[in-house]
Amino acid sequence: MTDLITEQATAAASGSAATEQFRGKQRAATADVDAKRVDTLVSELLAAAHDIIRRHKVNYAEYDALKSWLIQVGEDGEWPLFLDVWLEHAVEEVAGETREGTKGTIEGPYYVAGAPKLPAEASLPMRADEGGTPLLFQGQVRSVDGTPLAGATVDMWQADDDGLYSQFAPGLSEWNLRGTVTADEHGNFKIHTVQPAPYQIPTDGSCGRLIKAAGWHAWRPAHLHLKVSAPGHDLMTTQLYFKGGRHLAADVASAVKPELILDPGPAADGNGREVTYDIVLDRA
Ligand code: MBD
Ligand code: FE
Repeated sequence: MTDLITEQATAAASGSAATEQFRGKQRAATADVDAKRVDTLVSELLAAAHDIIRRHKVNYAEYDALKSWLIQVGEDGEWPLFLDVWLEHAVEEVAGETREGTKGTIEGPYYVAGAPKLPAEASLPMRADEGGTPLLFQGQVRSVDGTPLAGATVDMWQADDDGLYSQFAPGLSEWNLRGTVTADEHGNFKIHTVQPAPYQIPTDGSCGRLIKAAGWHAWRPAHLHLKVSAPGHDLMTTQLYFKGGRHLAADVASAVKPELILDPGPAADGNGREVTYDIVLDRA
């Protein structure tokens, strides 16, 4: 999988890497939806499509354009990208309805389990000449009642200063800007990284074609991805954004929430920026 994308930076290469990644994960393998539920959901989805076709008098040229585009999404491996950009936010909204701790948001297509394990204060794996403003991201993991969660896990992944994710773009080492940090006995963590750049949906694949055809824009604001967990608590998947960053008000993936916007200040050591963001987990 990694070999595939060391060759070319194409939508199809990152798409097929994301497809392979999804096939390997637990949630994909365990889906077993009750027949009545499938009947309800698929019937309503199809009825909504029929209604759109009738109201807008969709013609055969448009029907065939849709058909060929859908076929191409599969060939590009871009179903994970398409679904996570345009549908996942609604699923996450439902899933997070009753949570009380730190707001979650979508996972997206580029998480890889098993990143290098790191101590409570650590640098994410990065190149010696990694671009981007140095960023110290620190905080404390607590339970909803305020108890610090000793040994909580902060699994973090992010794009680099070119907006690229390791394992989904060529030329980056396997775990670049990915790490699994274990918080200390007070639930504290201190992660040295770099400021990510905004992410652009690949322009040469099916999702890019759709964006162009519809006159939309292809951007997500710069973000850090996190999965935070601790014994007896729900796993929390979220993203953190940057105050004043581009595309914050118009995320193509509709995944920004005001509570998730960081406002880093100058770093105490004079090297780049730093920000403190505490994370609260719901009890399981
Ligand atoms: C990303 O980096 C991302 O986080 C999401 C949700 C979709 C596409 C690319
Ligand atoms: Fe992302």
